[in-house]
Amino acid sequence: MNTSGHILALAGGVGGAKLASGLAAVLAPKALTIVVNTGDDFEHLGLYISPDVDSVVYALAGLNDPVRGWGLANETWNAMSAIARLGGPDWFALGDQDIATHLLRTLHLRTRTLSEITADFARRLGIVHRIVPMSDDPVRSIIETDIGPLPFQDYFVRHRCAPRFIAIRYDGIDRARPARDFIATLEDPDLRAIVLCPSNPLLSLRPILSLPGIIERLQRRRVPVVAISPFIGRDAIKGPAAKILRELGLSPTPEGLLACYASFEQSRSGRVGHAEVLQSASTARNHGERPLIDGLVVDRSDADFVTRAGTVAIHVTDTLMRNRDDQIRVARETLAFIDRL
Ligand code: FO1
Repeated sequence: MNTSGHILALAGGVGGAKLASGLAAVLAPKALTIVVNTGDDFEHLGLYISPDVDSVVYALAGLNDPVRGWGLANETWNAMSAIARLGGPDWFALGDQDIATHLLRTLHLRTRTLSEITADFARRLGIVHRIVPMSDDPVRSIIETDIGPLPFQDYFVRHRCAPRFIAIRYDGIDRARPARDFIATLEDPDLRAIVLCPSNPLLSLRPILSLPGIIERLQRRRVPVVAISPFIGRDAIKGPAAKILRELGLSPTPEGLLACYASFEQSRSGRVGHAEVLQSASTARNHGERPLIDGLVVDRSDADFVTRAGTVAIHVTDTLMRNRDDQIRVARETLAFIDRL
C-alpha cells in the first residue's frame, strides 16, 4: 500500500472546501492536489466569478466565512450597497474584499489561464498545496427546471433552488480539456487514491467527472476511489443536494448517492436527469467492469446502510465537520480507510 503517495481530491462547494482543508492539514504539500469544479463560474457585473475555486482557496488560507459558507470572513458590503443605490443587480452578493479577487482575476484572464491565476493567488495567500480548477476552458452548469433552463447561479442564488430540478447539463463540456495538472495527477505513478469530497454529486462533482476522458481514466485506475457522503440522516448537511436527489427519484442517503454515481458511469453525455438515473438502475454492469466507487464514508445516522452496500466498502463515522478538529479527524479517518482498501 502506497501510504506516502499523492492524494487527488475532487471538490466543490462548502463540504468540499471543509474536507480539502482537513486533508491539507494532514498531508505534505506534494502529497495533495485539489481539483475544483468550475461549472458554477459565471460573469457578473463584468467580473469573472469562480465560487468553488474561491471557497477552497479562502478555506485553505483560513480566510473563509465559516457561518455563511462562502466568501471571506469579516467582510463588508459597501460596494454592493452602492451598486443597489445605482439600480444595479444585487441578487448576487459580492463583498468588498471578495471583489478584489474577482477584479484581479478578470484582469489577469486577459493574459493568463485560470489555473495560473489560481496558483498565484493561492501562493500569495500562503497556501502550500496545489489547487487546480478542473479546466481552463469554459464549462457552465445549466439546470433544467419546471420553469425552464436556468444558469447555475440563477437557479442556486436568485431562485434559491426552489424550481423543480429536472436535469443538469454542462454547456461546453465536450470541448473542455481537463486542466494540465489534473491529468498529470491522475497519471502520477505515485498516486495513492482519489477522494470525492462530501460535495453535491450533481452540482459539484459531476462536472469534474464529465470532462472528456476522466471517467475512462478512472475506470482504468490502479488506485482506490473513495467518496464521503454529504448526507446525514436522510438530509444534506447544507444546500440542495437532498431536494435534488428526491426530485430525481433518489433518496438522500448513501444508497441514493451510489445510484447517482452509477448514473455517471452510464451517461457519458454529461446530462443527468430522471431518465439517466432510471436507466443506470436497470442496466447491469458488464462483467469485469469496475464500479466508480471502491469505498464510501457514511455518517453514523446512516449506518443501517452498511448491510446493503454490496461490493462497496463502507466506513462509518461522524461526518459532520463543525470545526477544524472535525475536518482533520474526517481527513485522517478517510486516509486510514483508503489504506485498508
Ligand atoms: N451564495 C448565495 O447563496 N448568495 C449569494 O449572494 C452568493 C454570493 C457569492 C459571491 C461570491 C462567491 O464566491 C460565492 C457566492 N455565493 C453566494 C455562493 C455560491 O453561489 C455557491 O457557493 C456555489 O456556487 C455553490 O457551491
